[in-house]
Amino acid sequence: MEARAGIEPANRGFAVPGLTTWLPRRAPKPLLSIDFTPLEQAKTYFESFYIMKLQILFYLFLFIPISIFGQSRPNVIIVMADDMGWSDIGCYGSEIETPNLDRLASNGLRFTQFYNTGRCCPTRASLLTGTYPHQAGIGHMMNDTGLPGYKGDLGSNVQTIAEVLSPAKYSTYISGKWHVTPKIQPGSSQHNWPRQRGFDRFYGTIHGAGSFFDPNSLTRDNTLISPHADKEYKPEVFYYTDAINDHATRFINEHNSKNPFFLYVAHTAPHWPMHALPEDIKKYKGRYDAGWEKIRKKRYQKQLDLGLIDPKWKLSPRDAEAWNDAKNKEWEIRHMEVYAAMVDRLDQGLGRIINALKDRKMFDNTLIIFIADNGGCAEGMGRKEGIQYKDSNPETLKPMKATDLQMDMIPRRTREGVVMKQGTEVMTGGADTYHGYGKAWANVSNTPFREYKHWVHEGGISAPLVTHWPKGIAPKLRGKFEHQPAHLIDLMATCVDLAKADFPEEKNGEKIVPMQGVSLKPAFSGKTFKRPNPIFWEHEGNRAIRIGKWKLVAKGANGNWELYDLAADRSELNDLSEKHPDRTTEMASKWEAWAIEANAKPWPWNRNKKNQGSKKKAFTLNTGTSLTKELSPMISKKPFEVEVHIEQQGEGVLVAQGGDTHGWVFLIKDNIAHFTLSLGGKIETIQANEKLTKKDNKILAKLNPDGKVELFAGKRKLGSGQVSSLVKEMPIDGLQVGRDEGGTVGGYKDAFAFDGKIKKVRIKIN
Ligand SMILES: [Ca+2]
Ligand SMILES: [Ca+2]
Repeated sequence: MEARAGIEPANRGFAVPGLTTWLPRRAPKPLLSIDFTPLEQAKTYFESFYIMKLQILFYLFLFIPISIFGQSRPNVIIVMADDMGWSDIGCYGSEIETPNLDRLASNGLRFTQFYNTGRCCPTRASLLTGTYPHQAGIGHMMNDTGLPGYKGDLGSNVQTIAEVLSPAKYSTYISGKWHVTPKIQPGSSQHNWPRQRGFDRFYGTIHGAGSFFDPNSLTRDNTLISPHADKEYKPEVFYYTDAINDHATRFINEHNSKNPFFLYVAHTAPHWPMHALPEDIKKYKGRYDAGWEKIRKKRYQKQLDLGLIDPKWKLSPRDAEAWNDAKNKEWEIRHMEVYAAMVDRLDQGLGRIINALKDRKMFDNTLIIFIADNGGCAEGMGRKEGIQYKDSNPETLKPMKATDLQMDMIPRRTREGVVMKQGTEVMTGGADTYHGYGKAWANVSNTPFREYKHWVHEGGISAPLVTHWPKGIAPKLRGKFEHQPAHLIDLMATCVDLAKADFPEEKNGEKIVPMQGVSLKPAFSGKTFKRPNPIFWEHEGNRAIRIGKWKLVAKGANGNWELYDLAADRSELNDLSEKHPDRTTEMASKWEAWAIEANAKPWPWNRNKKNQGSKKKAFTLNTGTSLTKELSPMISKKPFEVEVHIEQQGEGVLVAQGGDTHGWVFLIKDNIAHFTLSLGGKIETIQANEKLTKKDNKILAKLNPDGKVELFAGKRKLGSGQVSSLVKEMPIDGLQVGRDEGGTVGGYKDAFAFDGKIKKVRIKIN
């Protein structure tokens, strides 16, 4: 409430040690200091009058050229929500209260056809670099498939907006989620962390999701921190959305350069888990009792009333069970109440950002952009019947020390030591719960479109785009809609245009992928922007291309192309591919050409059987070995054994193949050998009953045809146990000796590199 009234202190939550450090710095420093002393010694009034005039002229002379370059260029703020559907904010049809966004919309310009890529990592890669995600090496998530478009780590052949704007004398700040590198663990390479990729200041998480009360991989600049032992930021209750907004506000308050700034505010709300503050949840109590069908219809009607959608666009059919048939109604309602509270809280903090801009008289010349990274998410999380504990032995869980780093995406316990719970018998919202809101509410989020996050039908890739810039958007356009299609790739081009920056052709001798988008600036004065190329999508084999009003779209690597006239049918209900075979063929061939040029192909999906791994039955590998999938042992549904010759004992991964869906890892922790399998995402571990001794220089793990795992040191048996199956599919990730790169198999984040010495690894496929 206070935030709305704008009376919260500007340094909310921040420690105030030496006063000047954290208090907003509002008085700009003088541009130049000039010594006029000899002149000022002149005695008569007449003389000093002239001197004064001279001084004014002198200052004006100095100031004018600076103002042309330094003062007129706008600040740019990009605020991004995570896993939020097209209709989830008030000015796009929602009942969720977002007064700050609605005000920006009614004084700014709303785009009705703005697109993202359909998922977190690729969207961030595309936004940051102005390229398609595959060109930046992040066609998918953070796993390295050995393919150029799917390296899972931001490439050195692309530049971030911060890297491009810094030489143009912009200060560059980021508050929030990064998610374009898998290197998270303390001590791992930080070459792709924000500070190394152009940003002057960073507060946020390197990883993509986590608890809002205790997020994993929380970092300030280059240091991993615990939110509960942070000397700089001590709110009464730590809540990540607030922390992101408070740090964004802080960066604005502490910006003390004559130059403008670029600020990227990357929220994790309302991505799962459904975590919100009690006062915000309370506000939405009862608002969703009517169930998903009615809310969806209401949103559709509001979109019509707002003039956001064309009446020709039908509401797509409900894609969930009927509300009447819903089994756990109260539990489902609670999810949407919490989700709404998360979006509401994001908007409240945006109010503080706006107030800081106003306080510093920066509001008029700041372009604020609000978007979402993908559509509402139908991927379930924690939605099984009953109650499931994240730790099999909750009684033994101890509170975490305030200084402990939280490195788990799903913490096993809260800081207080309360075990994390999931399932239908657990009401969501608190720090000890971890749920997603499910497909039916995601269907509401994406009103009126079809599909969700992951798909490249309109529900997966459509985002609101609210733009606000009093000095830059023509008054006649305020509160209006812009219907030209636009995409994330355009944000770099827009920033370069507004900052009058140079986009580099090469850096450190490496060719930089050119910007793929167009500046959106012409839209701010009601002009069309000329887009020379179609807009393209590829995500997990789902494909699309848009040219004018036509969109060709397909599901999965083998799905048929569907053709839609989006001017008449944005909900994609009437497939015209059979009616327009020539257009379909032409657009499909354009997509194929783009896919190859932009590294979307070769892709890791549905690769033919020939590429399922090496047929070799025996492997001898040295320390440091890294094999692509094609060269890795073909272990799908196969028993095998791994023998590791150790030169010097240590802790970490001895050898790993695969990632968090399919794979295996042989590792040592606390001197105990562990063999872990990822069986379709289910982690199963067999560990030794006894510790290794210094003399144990040869250890062996054997996976038998029946799923029995045996562990040996030399001839001595260390332990055995049963896993539920062999590895189900050939993992996409390759194999490494001494670490687990890309997606990780289990129990640890990042590579968990072995800190001893490995001499040799032998793998035998049985
Ligand atoms: Ca997302
Ligand atoms: Ca891996």
